[in-house]
Amino acid sequence: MLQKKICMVGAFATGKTSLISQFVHSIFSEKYLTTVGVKIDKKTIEIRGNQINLILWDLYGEDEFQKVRMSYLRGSSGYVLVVDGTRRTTLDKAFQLKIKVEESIGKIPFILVLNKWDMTDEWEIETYEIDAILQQDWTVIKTSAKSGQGIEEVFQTLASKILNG
Ligand SMILES: Nc1nc2c(ncn2[C@@H]2O[C@H](COP(=O)(O)OP(=O)(O)OP(=O)(O)O)[C@@H](O)[C@H]2O)c(=O)[nH]1
Ligand SMILES: [Mg+2]
Repeated sequence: MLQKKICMVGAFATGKTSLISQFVHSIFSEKYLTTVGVKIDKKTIEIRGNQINLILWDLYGEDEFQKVRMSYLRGSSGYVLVVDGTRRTTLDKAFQLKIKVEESIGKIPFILVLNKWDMTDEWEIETYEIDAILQQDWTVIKTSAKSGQGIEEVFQTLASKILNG
């Protein structure tokens, strides 16, 4: 079966682990347990009748993001750039991380995810900022690891981009 490696990239506590846990196991926890190193999960999805096995690499938040961590990215077919919509700084961090990823493994398909969409009353990212990002032809998807909203779409869209790439 076709296998594709996908990395979760983003500032700490943006919801990388929670998105995978909801996507793969349909589980959400309010408790924050930071990821130590890297955790790998798998899920098979179907795209236009083709089975594709996604190997999901969940990396620890970026703070000590150094050469060692960049090496985790090797062999990736795509990545999910995760932003916490309730913390504006995580968007800036995502822009920086994208540059680092591209320096390390080149331009590959990615999706920008605005996570925690269930917490709209604490939302810190303005519509004009999202519009500016969309102008660059990026794919932006709003998600909630709590409700599950948008998550299926993220991986389906990314896998499609990878297969078409
Ligand atoms: N309400 C809400 N909380 C979320 C959502 N996604 C994640 N959280 C919470 O945010 C916190 C951090 O989530 P994690 O999934 O551990 O974040 P992470 O990006 O894996 O963090 P690191 O591994 O430290 O980089 C946890 O308390 C989660 O319960 C969401 O969509 N909605
Ligand atoms: Mg984590």
